[in-house]
Amino acid sequence: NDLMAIHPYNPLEDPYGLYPHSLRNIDELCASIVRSHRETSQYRVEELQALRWKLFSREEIQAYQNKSVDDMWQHCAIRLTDAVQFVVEFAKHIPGFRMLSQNDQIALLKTGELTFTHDQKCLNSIFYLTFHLFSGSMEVVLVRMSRFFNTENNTVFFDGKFAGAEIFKSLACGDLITAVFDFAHGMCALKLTEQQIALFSALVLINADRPCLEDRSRVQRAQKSVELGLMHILHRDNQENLMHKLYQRMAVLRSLCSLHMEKLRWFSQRYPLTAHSLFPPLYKELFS
Ligand code: CLR
Repeated sequence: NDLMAIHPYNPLEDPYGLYPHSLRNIDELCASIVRSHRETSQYRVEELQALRWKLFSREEIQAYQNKSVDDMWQHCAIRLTDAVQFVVEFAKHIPGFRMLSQNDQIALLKTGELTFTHDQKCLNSIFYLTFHLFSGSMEVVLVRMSRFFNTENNTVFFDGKFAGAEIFKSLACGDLITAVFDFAHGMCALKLTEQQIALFSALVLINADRPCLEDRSRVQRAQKSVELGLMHILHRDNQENLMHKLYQRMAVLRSLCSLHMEKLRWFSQRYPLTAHSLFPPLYKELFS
């Protein structure tokens, strides 16, 4: 167990009073969350660092800005769906998550109930599925976004190059984009390690306050263990003060997601799409 090897546990400073057996479990839990994060994070941080010089040209930016609103929404939705799939894969390999019922797994991956009429569900199922069903995992995508973000020039890795907020102009939701970029900026300021990001992502996902849970107490137990894991890692890194800041970030995430939902409702009323044939298979693929 590499975590144990690098940072031997000292029972004399047992911060949680869990010694002897539970701490082994926490170490194992952390190790598998970190492994799962590493395997599903698409790019390593060093790879992203090396790509930072790749920026969109003026012409390329203009081409994105000249896209129609629904073209650009669809384009982003496809990118986001892709990212969400990796988050679902990440979730599936978290020990506490795997043990939950399928209903609760889905309930954790989505957030809040966005009310759609039947017709909207059919017309907008690309959005219905990407956002309604998977928006709990959207929070994790936003956490992950900080790895793909360059604070020096406020750009994010999107479509193979680094892009500033102006590239999303045709989405016509500048306030949401600004809020998303601010969030990424704030996350970067915490300078989290990959292990801390992994544990924080798991904590964002396994949240016993989500609506529609069948076995809330089981989710609570899973949440507690991930929380202990995160505290353990922060303690080991001598950064306990981060815990408080991370809880603040979680609150910001919640508000971002409701802003996102609002935009989506607005968008689905204005630009009904007919791309519904595309996404039901994705749903089956993710959860069968
Ligand atoms: C996040 C981390 C993932 C890879 C990834 C894929 C798509 C990116 C996303 C990251 C960050 C946010 C992103 C998104 C595509 C569009 C979206 C750049 C890097 C922007 C913010 C536009 C969102 C618009 C809707 C919310 C309306 O592993």
